[in-house]
Amino acid sequence: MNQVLEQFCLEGSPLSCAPYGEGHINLTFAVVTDTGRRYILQRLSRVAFADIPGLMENVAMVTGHLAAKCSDPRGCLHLVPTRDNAFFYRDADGEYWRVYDFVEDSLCLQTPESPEDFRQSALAFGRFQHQLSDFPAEKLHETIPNFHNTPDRYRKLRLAVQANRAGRLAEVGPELSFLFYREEKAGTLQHLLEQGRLPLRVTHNDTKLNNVLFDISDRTALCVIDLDTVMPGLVAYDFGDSIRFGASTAAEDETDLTKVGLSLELFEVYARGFIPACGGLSREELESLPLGALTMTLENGMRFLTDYLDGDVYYRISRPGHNLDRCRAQLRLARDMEEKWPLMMEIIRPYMETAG
Ligand code: ADP
Ligand code: GN1
Ligand code: MG
Repeated sequence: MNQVLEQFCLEGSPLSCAPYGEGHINLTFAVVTDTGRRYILQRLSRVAFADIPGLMENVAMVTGHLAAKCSDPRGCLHLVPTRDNAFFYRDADGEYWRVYDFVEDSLCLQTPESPEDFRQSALAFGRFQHQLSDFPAEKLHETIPNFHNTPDRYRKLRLAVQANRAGRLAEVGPELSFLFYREEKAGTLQHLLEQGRLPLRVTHNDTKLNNVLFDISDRTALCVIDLDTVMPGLVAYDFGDSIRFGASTAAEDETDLTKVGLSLELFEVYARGFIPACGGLSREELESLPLGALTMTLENGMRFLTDYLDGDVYYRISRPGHNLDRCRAQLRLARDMEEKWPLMMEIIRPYMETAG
């Protein structure tokens, strides 16, 4: 690891470098140097990202744009350049590495410990979207093509079924039936987008609670992280993915499915923080938010199932069957969202009535 770290303009010499965090995609390490400075070192996933130089160009542009609007240096990510003044290093094996300043005195939550935690994350993701509303979207590379194109996710699931690469097809009949039964509904957002009925914005696209850092002293949300999927998208994706992860009554990989459901209290709290912080959402966009929650939940269920069928090549797993457990929890959550559909709409309706 020293050989990699030597490439970057760090303050001091590295003393330690240890695996860090709970991301499913990149390999993340916390680095401490002899001056006491800390950094985040990441090896980017070449399975997830086909064009890492393009991705890093996005990250450099977006962090630059946000830094110009942020008075607190801990309020956005800062890339550390290499000695050649690049933002990433490609090693002899073809692996890509980057370094960020460690956001000190911060907290990363896997689940909201109070409604206020969740409201804070809503403010952060809403502000994030607002701050990027004047970002030139055409400059962004599409880091994962068709990332939230749900019909295309169905196509990929069908390919995984046909290939049955890991020989696991016989185990997943009920999950496939559940998903294919909902195919039309799950494609609605994509169709509204294609028909020009919902506008593209610059969105984060991966708005899990653990992609926000909180200030350890007052527990306000400090910094939105994990910018690898910042691309043009729908506001419903960002709202929906936050609800999927943070407003669930159980963890993303809970195996006791009786514990999994949607907390309407947290749904309401998130809407109250996110909608005003985004600013300027149209009536149609507001109406699409509950559908965003359901679509992101089905889509993630489908993606975990696809990876399970493919032999766990995309998401990091920590036990056999982990991706299937994740899939089952998503499908249970989706079912609960369907049951609570009228109540979700009721929470959003007042915002629609006052929208321009
Ligand atoms: P992944 O794409 O694998 O999810 P992330 O970029 O989200 O990778 O990073 C994984 C985890 O590392 C985060 O959830 C967070 O706990 C921690 N992390 C990432 N960047 C920073 C940072 N700059 N300062 C402190 N912690 C960070
Ligand atoms: C991944 O990178 P991470 O762990 O924050 C994934 C998201 C999924 C999420 C499910 C680039 O997020 O799309 O919703 O796992 N990121 C990528 O937990 O695929
Ligand atoms: Mg992450």
